[in-house]
Amino acid sequence: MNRVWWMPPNGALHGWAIDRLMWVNLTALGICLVFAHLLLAAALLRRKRHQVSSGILRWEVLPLFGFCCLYLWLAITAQRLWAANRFEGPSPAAMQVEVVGMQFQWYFRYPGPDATFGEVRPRLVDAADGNPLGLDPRDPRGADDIVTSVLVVPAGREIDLRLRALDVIHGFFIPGMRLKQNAVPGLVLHLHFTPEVEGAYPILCSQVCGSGHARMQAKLKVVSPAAYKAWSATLKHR
Ligand SMILES: [Cu+2]
Repeated sequence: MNRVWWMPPNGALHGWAIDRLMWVNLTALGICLVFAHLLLAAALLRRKRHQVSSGILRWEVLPLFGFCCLYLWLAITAQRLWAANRFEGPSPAAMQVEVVGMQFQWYFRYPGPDATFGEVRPRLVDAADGNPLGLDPRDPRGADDIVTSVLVVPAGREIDLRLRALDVIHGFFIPGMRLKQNAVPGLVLHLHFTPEVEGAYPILCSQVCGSGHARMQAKLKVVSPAAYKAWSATLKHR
């Protein structure tokens, strides 16, 4: 597929189905567009010759019925994909990572060896002091939490993201993973995906969230499980 006008290369397990659906949608609707214009031209030409219109069933009811079937089919296939991505939860073995958006930065928190996130308190948020998420030092579960500005994940493992926002609505968007979800202050929203293809993918903010919106970018690195293990061993717990 030509990358100049198509989406960036997909790296997620569910992305192939989304790309295929997108392609089928564009093709089907493109054919409809051409067909509608041909029909319009034919109707105009015919009208000049025969003043009396005829064939309502053939020219109106049948095409409309065809369009209804097409749209219904597109809606059902899209709904199935959406449900698999949003209504069905991640597997219990999925790796947990918290994503926090704030003006104008994404932070990622790993729960550490205890697999449990520590408590956070808004009044403890102090990026200058090295505590951008407001981790409570009195909570022992947070002692092994790791906060990073790069999202590093192992390829082939399902990732369960919990999205939060500290100030305004941000849009967590990874085009290469076919993922987009708003991060809303006061809500914890989950998003799960399985990265398949190793590489670096830009993470963007898709909601205009202030003057620094355009530079609110981060990076997702999909690495081999061994490289992920090595990377996480180098991190300091906060
Ligand atoms: Cu933002």
